[in-house]
Amino acid sequence: MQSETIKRYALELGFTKIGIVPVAALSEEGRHLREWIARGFHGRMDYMAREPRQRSDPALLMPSAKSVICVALNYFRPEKHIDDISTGKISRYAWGDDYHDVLRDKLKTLLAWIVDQSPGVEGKICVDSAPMMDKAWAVRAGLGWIGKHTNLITKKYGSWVFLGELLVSIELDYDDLIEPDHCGKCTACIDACPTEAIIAPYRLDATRCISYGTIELRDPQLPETIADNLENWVFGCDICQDVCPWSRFSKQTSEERFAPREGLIAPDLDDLAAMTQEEFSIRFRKNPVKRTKLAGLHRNAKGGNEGGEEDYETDGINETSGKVPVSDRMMHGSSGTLIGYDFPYVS
Ligand code: B12
Ligand code: SF4
Ligand code: SF4
Repeated sequence: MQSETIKRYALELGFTKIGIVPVAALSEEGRHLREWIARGFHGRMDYMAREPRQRSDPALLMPSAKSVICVALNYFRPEKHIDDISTGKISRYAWGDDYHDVLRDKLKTLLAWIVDQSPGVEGKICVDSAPMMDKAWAVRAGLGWIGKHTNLITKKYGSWVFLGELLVSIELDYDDLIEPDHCGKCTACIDACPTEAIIAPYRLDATRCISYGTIELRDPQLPETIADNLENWVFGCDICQDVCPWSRFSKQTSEERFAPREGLIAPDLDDLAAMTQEEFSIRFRKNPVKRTKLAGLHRNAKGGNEGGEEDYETDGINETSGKVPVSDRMMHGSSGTLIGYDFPYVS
């Protein structure tokens, strides 16, 4: 099986960029990860601290893995956020369908196709659901560079790309061209971040980040640094990417499933604050916003202060426990084994 054939098929499936590299332990990146955890920058994202060694060494995740097929999928949409005191802002990545589903579907098709061509191949799909360092692998595969805001930037599409990997048990031809860092002297993202979460170039203290607060944190009240600078973000934050000069190269995604759902670009804050569980479940079905749960959305829509204990004690525990039904994790193909995903992480 040849890398070129795999790449051609991956592009046919709609992936924007693809690179293939050999499996190896990420030593320097792993060191950065461990330091990041040691400094408590992961906050309450316990799943980030759980398996740092496994996260930086795919051989521990899938012993038979020989190659990492790295993919990027453009999700940029040209619609703009609105600055209005009565409406909230939802990060661009969450306007359409959940990217985990979109990438997983495409990677499943790609894996099934590879198994069909080369019976017996084992594979594992990773869409930030498995403990992998997506950005570090994308860099190795030459898809782009990690910008000072800590997101991967591609020269042709900016940073509005989702990342995923397919681990496979066969050796392939590998890419060895790395995209150099094109940030230069620019500090636009660091200067624009309202909470000073980018504490130094390429280093993010997640506990100060609006994205972490509005998506990951299960407290009835957001920390003061975040609440005081919320600027009406109710789910995620795009500021550091919006100001990045490389965002000028963004192009509209051709993936229909990322088209904004009705009412998600500028949702009315009062409506969100008064939303019932039933409305929430219907509106955010198969959409990333479901991760913050109704209680989180209420809190965010009220400027970061829910003022009550509404459901927070139990919210999210299952989602970050790393457990999904076994039936979702393992899929056995007739001519090879397709190993699915495990940790249901949603950024
Ligand atoms: C945890 C997490 C978060 C956390 C922490 C973010 C972070 N920067 O780590 C929070 C909740 C804040 C978050 C927010 C967002 N996330 Co997020 N998140 C992740 C996740 C699960 C892990 C990232 C990770 O490993 N962090 C650990 C730290 C150590 O890594 P790092 O900051 O990337 O550090 C690297 C470099 O910066 C550098 N480095 C670190 N320390 C140091 C020190 C020195 C001295 C030097 C030189 C370098 C250096 O080396 C590290 C290793 O390569 C990934 C999915 C995955 N499985 O990889 C998605 C992921 C990174 N998120 C993603 C997205 C889209 C977002 C948001 C844009 C969503 C939004 N709009 O709100 C924001 C962006 C905020 C930001 N400025 O980063 C995408 C990014 C796609 C891309 N183009 O890069 C990913 C890859 C998911 C995906 N599969 O597509 N996320
Ligand atoms: S996502 Fe928002 S809060 Fe987080 S680092 Fe970027 S600008 Fe700062
Ligand atoms: S805003 Fe400037 S420093 Fe930040 S990631 Fe973009 S190019 Fe790099």
